[in-house]
Amino acid sequence: APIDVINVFDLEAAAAKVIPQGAYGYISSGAQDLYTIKENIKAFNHQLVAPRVLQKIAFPADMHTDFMGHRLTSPIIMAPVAAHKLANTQGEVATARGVAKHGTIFTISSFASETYEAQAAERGDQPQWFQLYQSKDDAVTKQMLDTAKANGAEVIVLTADATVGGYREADKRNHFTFPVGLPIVPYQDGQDQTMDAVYKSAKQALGPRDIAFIKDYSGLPVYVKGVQTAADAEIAIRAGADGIWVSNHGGRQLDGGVASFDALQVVAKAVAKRVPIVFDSGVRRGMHVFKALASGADLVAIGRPVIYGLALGGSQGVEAVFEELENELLIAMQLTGAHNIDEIKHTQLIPNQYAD
Ligand code: HOC
Repeated sequence: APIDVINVFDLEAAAAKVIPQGAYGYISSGAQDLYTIKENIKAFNHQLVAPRVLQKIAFPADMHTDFMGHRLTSPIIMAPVAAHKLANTQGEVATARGVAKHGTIFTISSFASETYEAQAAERGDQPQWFQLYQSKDDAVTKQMLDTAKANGAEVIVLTADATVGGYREADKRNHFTFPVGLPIVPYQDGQDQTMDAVYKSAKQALGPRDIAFIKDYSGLPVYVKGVQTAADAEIAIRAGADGIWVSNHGGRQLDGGVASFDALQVVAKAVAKRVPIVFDSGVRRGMHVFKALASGADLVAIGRPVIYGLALGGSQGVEAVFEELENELLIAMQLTGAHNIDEIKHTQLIPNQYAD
């Protein structure tokens, strides 16, 4: 029977029916016992909003977001996700088109299933960022940064929480690997592109020097992604990071790690507005976006929901996901008394003593 898709949870159920089993397992699942992936969503209930109701807001509020000289439709941006063609043969080109049409940031993955150039060609007037898995081989890292820079990347997002692949049992059960013939750029041209080979190309021993190296070489702002503690935020900022991206990789890496929203509470305090904060992992509702902003995030990134939209509706499906979350965000803004995104940041959050 057809499923009525009225929210992101429904969308995931519908996408599960059209994406091949192995690919769906890879996209949707998390590490080991799936504790952290589930906590990522539950943790949004650890903080409750104290709504203001006499703020004279004429619906809808203003969710435009000014960031690095761009006026974005909202603070919701596209997170880096590997191999979009696993979900839809139109792949990253359709995602990039939908995201740009919607008026927000698209983050290109190091493990994309489409060339950098083809993705960049879809950006229109919208910013694109490049997510880097630093290679063991500096020459490869430099070549990736050169390509990103030549194609207009405005920020390099250095992923720090995935120096080995998480232990993902869905992939083991499904014997899943990136399909032969699906080029994982830059590992195309006949090179070994099994998941193991692709993952093993990433540098393991990441530290502050890598941040400085990437910043110096690229001349672009560097955001460090996967930060979950105050201590690492401090190390990253001291090494020259221009932004902190709070994330636990959507629960795909360390099972038993802290929920990303809980980490945000701690990291935002430590960062104390010295650099912008991007947040991801577990965002399925406009209210999740709202709470992340109220907790100190400047931008909120979504990954899996967009891939499900891509699977079901190509670039229009991508746009629909942003529209749905933004509709929910606008209702939350109205009902909490926030005229604009800046006011969300001053909303009072109350720790939920009843949360399980
Ligand atoms: C170097 C290991 O982002 C995913 C991708 C790849 C993560 C593992 C990288 O599947 O979450």
